[in-house]
Order: sequence, then C-alpha cells, then structure tokens
Amino acid sequence: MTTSKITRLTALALAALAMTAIQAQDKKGITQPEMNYQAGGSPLAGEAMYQGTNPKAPPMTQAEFDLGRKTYFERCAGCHGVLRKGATGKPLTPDLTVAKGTDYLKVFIAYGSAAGMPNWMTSGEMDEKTVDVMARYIQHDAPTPPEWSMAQTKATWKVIIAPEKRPTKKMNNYNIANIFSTTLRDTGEVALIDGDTKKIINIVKTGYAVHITRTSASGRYLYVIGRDAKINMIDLWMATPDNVAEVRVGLEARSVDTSKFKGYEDKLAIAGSYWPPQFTIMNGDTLEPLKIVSTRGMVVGTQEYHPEPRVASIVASHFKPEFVVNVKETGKTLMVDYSNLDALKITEIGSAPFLHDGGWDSSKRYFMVAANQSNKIAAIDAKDGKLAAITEVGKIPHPGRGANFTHPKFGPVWSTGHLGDETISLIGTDPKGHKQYAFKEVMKLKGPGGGALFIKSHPKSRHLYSDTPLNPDPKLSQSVAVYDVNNLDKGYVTLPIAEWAGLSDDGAKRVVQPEFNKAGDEVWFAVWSAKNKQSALVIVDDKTLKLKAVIKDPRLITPTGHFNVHNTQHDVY
Ligand code: DHE
Repeated sequence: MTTSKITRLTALALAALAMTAIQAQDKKGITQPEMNYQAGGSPLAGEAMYQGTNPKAPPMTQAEFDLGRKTYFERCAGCHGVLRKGATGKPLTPDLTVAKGTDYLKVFIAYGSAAGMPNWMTSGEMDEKTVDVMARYIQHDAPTPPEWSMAQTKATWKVIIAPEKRPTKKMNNYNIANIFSTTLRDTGEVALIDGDTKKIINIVKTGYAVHITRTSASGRYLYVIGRDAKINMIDLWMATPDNVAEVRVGLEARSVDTSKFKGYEDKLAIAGSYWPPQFTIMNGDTLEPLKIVSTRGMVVGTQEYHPEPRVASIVASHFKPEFVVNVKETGKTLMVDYSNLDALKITEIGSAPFLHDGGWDSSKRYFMVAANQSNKIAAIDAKDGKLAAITEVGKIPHPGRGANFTHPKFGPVWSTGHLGDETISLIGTDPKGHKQYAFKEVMKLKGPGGGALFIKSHPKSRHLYSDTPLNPDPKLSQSVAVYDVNNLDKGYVTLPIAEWAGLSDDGAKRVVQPEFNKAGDEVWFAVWSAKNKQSALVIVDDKTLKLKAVIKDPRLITPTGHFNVHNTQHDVY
C-alpha cells in the first residue's frame, strides 16, 4: 500500500473512532441483526429511473453513477428509503449530504457507526473504490423509479383459469384446511404441503423473493405476494392446486390480504406496495385491478410531507367491510371501507412511525401493530375505528402476527418479541374483563437474546414459542425458546430445532417462524439455509415438545415463512 493511501486510511479510521464515540450516545441505536434484516436487496435495482442533476455534487462518470445506483438499491434502500428520505437509517438527501462532503461520508460508509450503520469496507463488502463512489453518489439527487399506473397493472394481469372454468367442487382428497403454503424465498416459489401426510403437493411458481401467503375468507384460494409486487392466486379445489390468476401491482411490495367481512367473502383482494407507495384493490376471484390509492402524504406528529410511505401490514376487518392498511413512514393506519369503491371512504388513524407488522388480539377487535422504530405497539380499534392506545414496549418490536393467550392474572394478552433486545412483551387486550391491564405492558419475559422475528401460540396450546433467527450466536439462531403460559415465571426451555433437522452441511440453519397446524397440536418451523445449502422443515409435538417429523426435499430451497390455511383464514395465532 502506498504511504499516501495509508495516511488517508489512518485519518479516516481516526475520524471514524471519534464519530463512533459521539454516536454511541445516540439512544436510537440500531442493532446489527436489525440492520442485516432491513438491508436486503430491493428489486428496484434493475429499473430505469428518472435522474436530476445537482451542480453542487461532486462529479461522477456515468459508469460510476450506475455502480452507485446498483449498490444503493442492493445495500442501502431498505434502510434509507428509495428516495433517501430516511427510515431505519438516516435521511441522505443532497441538502444534508453535500454539506458533509465526500471525505466525511466515506468514513461513515467504510467504518459504520455505533448507531447501526454497517461498516461496509472493513467488513469486506465494499472496496475503497465503491466507498468513494457511494460517498459521491449520495450527494446527487436520488434517482426516482417510475410510477405504476392502472394501465401497467392491467397489462400484467393474467387470468390463467377463468372462474367459470374452475372446479365447482373440491377435486382432490386433501384436507385443504390443513395445507401449509411455505415460502421458498430465493426460488420465487411456494411449496404446498399436506399438513396431514407431510408430503409436498405442488411447487407453485410465484413472484421474485416471494414473501407471504394469505388465505381467502372461504379457505379456497391462496394469495401469494413476491417482493417484485407480483401476486399469484392459487385454487386449492383443483386436482393439483395451482395458479389461476396473477397480476403485478407495482415494482416492489410485501403485503396482500382478502375481504373477510360477512357478505364480502372472497369478493376482493388488496395488496400494498413499497414502490410506488400505494395499495391496489382487486377482484377476489380474478385479481382484476379495480382501484389504486396512493399513500403519499404527511407524517403523523411533524405533519411533514413524505414522498414514499411504504405499505406495510394489511389485514381484513371482521367488524366492518374494511381493510386495515398500515403505512410505514407516515405512521398511519388507514381503515379502507371497500363497500363502495366508487366513493371510497378511508378513516385515517395516526399512531407512530414506522408501522410494520402486527396481528389481531384474540377478540379480533384490536389490531396490534408494531411502530418498530418508536418501540411502541399501537392498538387500532376496528369496531369503533379509532386508536385504542399506544403501548411502550422493548427495542424494535417484531411480532409477525403476535401471539394471543390467556394469562392467569392479566386475562387475554397479546405478545411480541423484539429484534433489538431479548425481551418478550405481554400486553393486556381485554378492556371489559381486565380493564386495569388493558393495553398496558403487563409483563416482560426474558428470552434468550435479540434478533427475534416471530412468536406464536394457539388457543388449544399452553405454549408460547419464540424464534431468534437474526441473533448472531448460531446457538440461538438455530433454536427456539418455549414458555409454559401458565408458569411464565419458570422461564423457557430451548428446543434445538436445527440440530433435530439433521442436515449434513454447514448452512446457516436459521430457525424461522413457528406456525401451528389446524388442530393446534403440532408446530412447524423452517430451518433456513442459503440457496446452495440444504434446508428443512421441522415439526414439533406441542404437548410433549418432542420432535415429530422432519421434511427434507431437494425442492425445499430457502424455506422461510409457512402459512397454515385454516389459521391464516381465521386469523388464529
Ligand atoms: Fe417480512 C411479514 C416486510 C424481511 C419473513 N414482512 C412482513 C410484513 C411486512 C414485511 C410489511 C407484514 C405483512 C402483512 O402482514 O401484511 N420483511 C419486510 C421487510 O421490509 C423486510 C424487513 C426487508 C425486506 O427486504 O423485505 C422483511 N421478512 C423478511 C425476511 O428476511 C424474512 C425473515 C424471510 C423472507 O421470507 O423474506 C421475512 N415477513 C416474513 C414472514 C412474514 C412477514 C414469514 C409473515 C409473518 C406472519 O406470521 O404472518
């Protein structure tokens, strides 16, 4: 290395140390697991974008700019936002970055910060040249991906089998209420697995980096969404269940659901997009797009305009013909009345940014949604259409759909684990029977460590399961903690799920997402390794907490989430 290079790097390192010390005081620190989780690639990397120029920004060649853009969408957009307005990460708009200058920005990018910015150069993920390109790139105006109109949505819409050509009765012998739809993340497929026999029924092609599955109100159809905003609709009545319709509702998305209110069963579907920031309502049996609504608007509290408020979790109300649409950056829950799409009524309920995932309480009246960067859970009252309460919990709550059970003293509670600490928060959800505990954090359980993503129980179970797939310690990421809900003071027992899978190679074997079968007597887990490594599903007997079955198959590549038809249909968790 040349002397000048060494001097430059030493200077950068000293500056990094100084900055780290300052940032260590930043209470809003983000943990490494959370950062890794959010910093996933965005499918927008390959899109043509509109580009402005900023004369004050340092010059870049076209090739450098292209490298910067590609790297930004692969590494940075998940935290800093498509338009760099900030989300988990800080805003990186030119009005802020130009003033800081290239050298200062290079230090941050190369060495990271105590507040959670990864050390991209010292971790070996970016070389010095890329760090320099990125430091200059973020001083230019953010390229804007294109919008996505009704005409474009319609152009992608395909009815593979028209409703009148579909079976009029179930044409297979599967117990379809106990089928599991398992996400095969990196192959863009779902595995439909017979929950009774544990055999794979079909591997169905879906969108890119497929994310979640939801069930229609009748339990006949599955709706699967990919990160590329492609929705696939699967008919479980077919002799071999398969796709019957598909559509793309944008360029990037995470959530989908379907109308569940009496009289509207299977009538409508809805999907929320990350980009463009909007949601689309579709015909429930064909996915024909009917209405697109933008979520751009003002942030709760500061009432500042946000140009890209992403749509996070969506659920269907059981009390009214409404979808509950949670908007991340603005911290607003939109109660979308779907009874008249031509005169759409939306009730806007503000709570706190950044809304992410959540689930119903056991009465299905309150939607408990994590405002994860605010360390809060907002309880949305779907009956009265208002905010019931906001509860402070631990650091970066991540419930999945959360877990409901009845506590001997506090009555019905809903619970969440956390990405940022080792606790599990229990929140009282029974304002009638247990008023003094309603929407209070009534108990904090100590879990094995941070990096928790999903927690689960079942009305027929006396157990509470919590995974920790993002914990840096493989002992924790490869096992789950189980609590006896009647003896929570006893602490938890650990189940070595990855070890039980008996995989021969050295994959990451992260254990993800407990999900019960229909009967509520067994719990399924994915053992998630990289695309080129073996993965598996492990099934545990809920009564004895002993291993019941392992599903291994070369087609089970990168399994992550799994969705039991009955439990997803009826919101049982
Ligand atoms: Fe998810 C749910 C967003 C990364 C597995 N995830 C959700 C929901 C949102 C979301 C908004 C709620 C949907 C709903 O209920 O309508 N997820 C995001 C991200 O933005 C994030 C952090 C980064 C990304 O690039 O996508 C992200 N998610 C992941 C993963 O890495 C996981 C662990 C593996 C995977 O398959 O990608 C993952 N997310 C899941 C699962 C659910 C989910 C299994 C559904 C949980 C449930 O019980 O319903």
